[in-house]
Amino acid sequence: MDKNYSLYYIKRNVIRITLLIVILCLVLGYFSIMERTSGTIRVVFPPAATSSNMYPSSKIKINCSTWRKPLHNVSALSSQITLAPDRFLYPGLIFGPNNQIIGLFQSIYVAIRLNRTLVVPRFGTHYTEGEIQSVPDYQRIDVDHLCSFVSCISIEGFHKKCNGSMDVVFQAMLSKMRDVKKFQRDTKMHIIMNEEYKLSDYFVGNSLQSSEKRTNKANIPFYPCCNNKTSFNWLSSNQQVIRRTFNTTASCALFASAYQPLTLMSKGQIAIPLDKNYTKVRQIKDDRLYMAIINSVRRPKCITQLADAYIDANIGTDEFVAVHWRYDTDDWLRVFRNQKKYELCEVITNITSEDVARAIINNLPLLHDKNAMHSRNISAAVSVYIATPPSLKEFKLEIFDHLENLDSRIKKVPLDLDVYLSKSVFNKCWNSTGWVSLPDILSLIEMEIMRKSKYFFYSYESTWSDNIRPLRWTRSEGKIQRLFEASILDLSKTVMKKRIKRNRLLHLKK
Ligand SMILES: Nc1nc2c(ncn2[C@@H]2O[C@H](COP(=O)(O)OP(=O)(O)OP(=O)(O)O)[C@@H](O)[C@H]2O)c(=O)[nH]1
Ligand SMILES: [Mg+2]
Repeated sequence: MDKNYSLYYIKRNVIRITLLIVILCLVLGYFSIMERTSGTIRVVFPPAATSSNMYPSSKIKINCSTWRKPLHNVSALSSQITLAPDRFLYPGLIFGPNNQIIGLFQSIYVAIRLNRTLVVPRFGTHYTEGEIQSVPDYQRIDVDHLCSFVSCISIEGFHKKCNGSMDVVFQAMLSKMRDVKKFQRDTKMHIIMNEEYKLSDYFVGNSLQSSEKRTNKANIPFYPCCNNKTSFNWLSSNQQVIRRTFNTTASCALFASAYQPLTLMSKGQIAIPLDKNYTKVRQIKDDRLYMAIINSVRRPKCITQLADAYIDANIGTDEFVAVHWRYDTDDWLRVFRNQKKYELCEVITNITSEDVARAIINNLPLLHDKNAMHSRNISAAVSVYIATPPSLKEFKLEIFDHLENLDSRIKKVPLDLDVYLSKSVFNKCWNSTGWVSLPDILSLIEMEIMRKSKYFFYSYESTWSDNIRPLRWTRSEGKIQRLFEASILDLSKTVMKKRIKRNRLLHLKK
């Protein structure tokens, strides 16, 4: 009986304890559901970053929508300069990516002076990437920014308005048939040259050539297009000259091989927008208009956003030094040797990475001005970012080694841009939105980094550098001030010459 009673007792207690546990679990479960649904969610931190998945984060908001082609119709945007809506100019761009940007500046100028709506063109990859691929407008420039400056139309709109064909060709320079075919492919349009509108009479070899020598009735100095000696800078910026040169009522024009026909150039200038209350575009001085045009051509918003994020996460301030060293063997030196600029090429091949490092240190005002170092509170480190074509990566690393050895205050930006990009959450944006070229993305971001830097050592004879320089200015106390810039080639050349002289003297002494 006793035994039975104790068994009964044990069973009862086990049931009680089990019930208690079940009730406890139910109560805890209830509270946890309440906590989740009541809006007081506890932030769960991701596992601590290991060295393999760690990359510095930035406060800049990330949004893939900026990488997609904008859906709106560009011709519906209201622009500062309004042009005739029934006559068009398509910029037929040639050469490398930054040469294409110069061709775009010149095309915008001609479109404005001819009062023709600008067709936003397609671009192309650089030949060093392999077969040239067509690049959509939004992957090279900020289309909205351009079209808020000047009346634009998309290629699709142009195609529609012109019934699929262009009826006149304005030659900027001798055009290769290969390029003309690309313009036709890019626009999906063919070129009709009616007798009346024909500026180019025949194809010679693989070139489109002007047969007739136009005369200069107004006595303003200009030369007819495509005289072999004057393929560049042959067209005066004077409005009457431009209108007389391309005098036609044909609506749908191709500006073929628009690289550098105009005498106008951006060198040494500062790009500033037009005043909001300007009156007549015809009254704007040529130089002034050209500077506003340069200001209207910017890199895509997603690119500037990524440059900002990179600077924010890896440098943390705009007080940094940026260097562009453009002089690679497979492209720059090859092109300049072809142009017989042997002396310049010789200088470049004699410059060592140590010469470049010494040139930067000798000429960086910040390092030689103790007050400046102190007041800017950067006495501990000066961040340096070096941009080069991808093939010069080793040379770039050597420059950094010398910089850090020569002056302990100099610091390389810790994470390389390509590594940052490969780990960036942005990565999925360009992959999912079909961007054509990753080298293009890198190059565009590096251009933005140069633009944002406080101190810029640029490359002489590089349109990559030239296209940044006019955009580097600030307004301080109502005055426009150019930010620091210096030619890294000239400075390195001086160091190199001194080194060679010193070595010669040492050799003689021995
Ligand atoms: N990432 C990166 N790429 C560069 C740099 N400089 C040149 N490139 C690349 O080199 C190629 C030439 O580019 P661009 O300089 O724009 O070409 P370009 O229009 O012929 O201009 P220049 O030759 O500089 O007068 C492109 O593939 C660029 O991506 C650089 O500093 N960084
Ligand atoms: Mg080039």
